[in-house]
Amino acid sequence: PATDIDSLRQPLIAGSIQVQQQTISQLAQLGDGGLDVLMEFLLKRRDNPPTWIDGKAYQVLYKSDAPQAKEFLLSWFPEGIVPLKSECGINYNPLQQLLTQQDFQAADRMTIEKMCELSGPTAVQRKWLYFTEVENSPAVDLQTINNLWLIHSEGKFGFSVQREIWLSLGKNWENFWPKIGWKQGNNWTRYPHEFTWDLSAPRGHLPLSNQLRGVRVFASLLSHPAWTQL
Ligand code: UYC
Repeated sequence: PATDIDSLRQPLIAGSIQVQQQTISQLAQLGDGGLDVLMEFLLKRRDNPPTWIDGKAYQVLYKSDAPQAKEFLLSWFPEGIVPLKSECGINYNPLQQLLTQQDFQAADRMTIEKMCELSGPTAVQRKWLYFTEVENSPAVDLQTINNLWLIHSEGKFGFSVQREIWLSLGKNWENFWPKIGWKQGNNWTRYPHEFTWDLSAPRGHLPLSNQLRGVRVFASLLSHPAWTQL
């Protein structure tokens, strides 16, 4: 009923993050009226940088079959909720789509591909990176990839999350691996099946970075100026 829907406007706009999240889930169940409130919400917040709450609202509209939601997204958010800035003309739209659909495993694969694209054709062919290539990657692109992960994961995944945890542990790798679920005791988590490909994973679990050739590349990524220029 309409009264239910109206009473959800206030908590959606002014509630704590947890209340906002619950309200979005409730509105998602309330048919066209609920979708209208979510569209109004996203429009009002359009001039501010998106948060993961915007990501949630966007995901609900994206999943919905309602024609007015589809039309709304096409006209106001044709490229998704996260601005897809790139210094080298890379198209991050396919990555945004996978993350919007919460297909974290495919998104993880594509993230590795995009990171290689950033470094040029030799890296694309090699399919992995040298630490010097990571150091030379443009901050804007790294920030875009990171924002995509953050905004579509309730703030749980992304390089900046990994960096924050790594710094909080004094850059101690042996403490870091178990904290993000990449190692248990003496055992590395096996790729791909032992990783957790949904939001029940520990903070910082994704995106993955293969450690087969050592920590140098990951260390460069987590030390990149992109994370202090935000
Ligand atoms: N893999 O174990 N990984 C691969 C991880 C290690 C290995 C890909 C992460 C340890 C081999 C991704 C962890 C290790 C391949 C990741 C992990 C190891 C492979 C696909 C926990 C053995 C086959 C992308 C730290 C003890 C490919 C890619 C190859 C693949 C991720 C083995 C994303 C986070 C030390 C043999 N692993 N990787 O890079 O290169 O190929 O031979 O980190």
